[in-house]
Amino acid sequence: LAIGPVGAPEATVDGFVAQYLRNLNFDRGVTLSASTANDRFYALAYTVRDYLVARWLEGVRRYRASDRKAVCYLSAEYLLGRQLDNNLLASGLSDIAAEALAQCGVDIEELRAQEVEPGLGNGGLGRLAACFIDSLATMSVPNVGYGIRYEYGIFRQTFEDGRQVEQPDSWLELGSPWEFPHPEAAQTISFGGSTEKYDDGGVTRSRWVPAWSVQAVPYNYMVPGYQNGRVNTLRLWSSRANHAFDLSVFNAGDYVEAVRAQTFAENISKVLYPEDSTAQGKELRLQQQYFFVAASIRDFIDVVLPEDFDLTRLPERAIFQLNDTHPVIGVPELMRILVDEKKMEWDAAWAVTQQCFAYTCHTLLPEALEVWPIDLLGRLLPRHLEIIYRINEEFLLAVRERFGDDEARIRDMSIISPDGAVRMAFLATVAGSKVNGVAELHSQLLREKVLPAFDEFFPGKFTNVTNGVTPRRFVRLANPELSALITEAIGDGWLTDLERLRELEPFADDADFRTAFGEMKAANKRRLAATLQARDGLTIADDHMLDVMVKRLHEYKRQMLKLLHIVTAYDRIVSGEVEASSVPGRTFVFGAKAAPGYDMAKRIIHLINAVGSVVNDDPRVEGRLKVLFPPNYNVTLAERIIPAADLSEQISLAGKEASGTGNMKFALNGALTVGTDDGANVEIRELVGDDNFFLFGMSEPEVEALWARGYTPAEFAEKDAGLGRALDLIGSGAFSGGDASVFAPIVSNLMNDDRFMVLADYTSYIAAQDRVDDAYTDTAAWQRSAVLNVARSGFFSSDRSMRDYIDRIWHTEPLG
Ligand code: 26W
Repeated sequence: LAIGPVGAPEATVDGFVAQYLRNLNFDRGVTLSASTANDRFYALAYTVRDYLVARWLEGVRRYRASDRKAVCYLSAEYLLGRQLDNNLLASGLSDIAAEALAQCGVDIEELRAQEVEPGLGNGGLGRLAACFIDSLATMSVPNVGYGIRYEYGIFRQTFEDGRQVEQPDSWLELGSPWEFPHPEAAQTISFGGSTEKYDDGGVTRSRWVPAWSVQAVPYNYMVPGYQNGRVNTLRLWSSRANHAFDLSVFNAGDYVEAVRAQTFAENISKVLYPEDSTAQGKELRLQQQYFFVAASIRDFIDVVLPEDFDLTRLPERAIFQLNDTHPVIGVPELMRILVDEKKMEWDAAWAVTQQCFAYTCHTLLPEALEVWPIDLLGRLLPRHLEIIYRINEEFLLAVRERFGDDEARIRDMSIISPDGAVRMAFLATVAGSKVNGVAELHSQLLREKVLPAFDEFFPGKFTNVTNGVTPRRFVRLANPELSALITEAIGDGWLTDLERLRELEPFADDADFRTAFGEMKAANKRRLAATLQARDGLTIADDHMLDVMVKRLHEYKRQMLKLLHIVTAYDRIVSGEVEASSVPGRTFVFGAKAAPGYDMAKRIIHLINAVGSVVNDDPRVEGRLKVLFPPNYNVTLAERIIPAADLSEQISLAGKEASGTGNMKFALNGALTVGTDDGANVEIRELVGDDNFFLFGMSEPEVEALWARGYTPAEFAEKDAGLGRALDLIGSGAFSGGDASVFAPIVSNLMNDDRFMVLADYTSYIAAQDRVDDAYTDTAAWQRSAVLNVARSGFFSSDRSMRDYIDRIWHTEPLG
């Protein structure tokens, strides 16, 4: 009897057809003629799955038989995007599947459209995690991605009268064909209660006596490498009520009320928090964090590692990478397991823990740094709080040994803040073997501005790994025309060795290649136009430059600066300063969700829509300027927008955007960047060259100097007449039917506060945009720059990021 994996179906059109029809019949219980589009999509997904499963199971078996170290990526977010095309590409089945479905008379486009993307992340951090696990699989590095299977992902955005309205994202309504649930393998995750000391054969030990618990049910997802036969695992946890749920804890006596309280357990993985830059200190969020991290660590120790594994050797087998501070509660959890459960000495356990964790910081905004009030943490995880106190005590003792009783320093470095909260970034830094930022500038600012005392105390701990993006999804799948052009020019191999794009450089001076490149952009614009027409009834003029700003709505990213440019361009026409007919046609595309509780961000969304309605409908503009804001920007829409873009807007205030990853996707798809010297823009500009990048605005040191001198935004509005007029137009109600009160708060915020120095960078930004207009009129020169952007952006592959993590942090090896 075969006990290994059953072989995959035959990789031929006939084999695919047979398996497809079998799945329709046996898994969906329908015939082809009676099937719905959802049935047909499911059967297709199952068929692709069937080809991957044997490799997956074989890979798991081989990993277990080896003694390799695995990367356990701990992330509260994975913004995966649709899986169908990615899995077809990875398994090399794209053509076979297309042919097989055609033979069955099934429209594959219709099936593609059926798939709902799992939006289990907010933005950059979650999408980065998805790129990283793609690269690890492609590089055959053993990896388990651990996270949360939110029942509701990032909200669906709609607009009502131009205002953002949030709808629940019920992505699981029709189920998901890609997941493998394992309720039988559920873990028990405990909360609350108290701690106690007990006598353990003469040794006094501590233990946790929790008050309540829930079940963590694993759902496995395949993460296939690109055509390398390797499939890793993404394991997302879903919360369930316990069988032995202690009803009395919630409600003594009232049975019905108590059973109802079981839904409490299901709440933990119910919904993704939609704030992506302000830590709110919500208890449920801490529950989510502990829930998935405790389940993941236990899973790796109890399920993945062999039975009775000697945990002093855990660092040889596992590195837990902390994707920001969200999983940092894993540090005291591992200590608790080692000390309380495995009865290891504190020092030995601490040595193991320190080697097993590494921490990536993704922000510089102080309001995004997580802190948990000690009363909340102590109520939910009392033993963990004790362990954190002890870690802090020993750490501060070491600080005193080194620097003497420098109380100011001690206060500044204490994991427990003076106002009684646990500073999670400090805990991660003390515990982690390495701490990294996500772009050169960010890592430098992290060391110099955010954690300088820690950098001094832990020499060599801080490092940089510049972010990257997967070229499989963001070039090959999103831009098949460009991919074909590249392969035609330099052969294949570049998709897994992206530096080879350098070989394209000579083609920048090849007129035929540039023409083909221009045709590729035009085709992508038409494809985007068709998508936006069908999705939102929007139109794009063929001859317009596409100027794109897509990212979360945040004041630091400065969508307002983009808007001031649009209002200025509009004002120049309607005031008669320029002839409409002389203005180069531009379509401005926005995509942005605002955190539901972030009032200013929502007001800016309203203003973008309001400016759009006025500008788009004003006959004096003669259609030269258009503003499009398709709602619900997500990975699926990004894959359409980015390949069509001519101009990429990366205009954050210098020193605020940790890295950015959209900036990389645009450059790789041949858009030119207008950007500040911020995040990874710095590295993009260095690589593509000053001539192929529109730099503007203050540098980070200049920003600091202006703050130090004293920043008075109103002065900038007085100095630049164009800026004054743009602000007047917005503030006077020109975009709100004469009602000045609607957008006055935005204007007064800019005039009086302007934390992100929009007004200070306005003049320089407008000048850069005038240079853009000029440059775009020279088609050959523009396309030359665009080709050079592609050729010189190979560095931004997430494969390179993974190599850097491996060399600088993980020291793992691929499983041959
Ligand atoms: C606790 C609230 C909260 C939630 C999420 C605070 C901060 C976050 C994330 C760290 C925000 C985030 O997504 N940061 C982005 O990470 C990307 C990947 O490294 C970077 O490219 C972006 O510059 C950074 O804003």
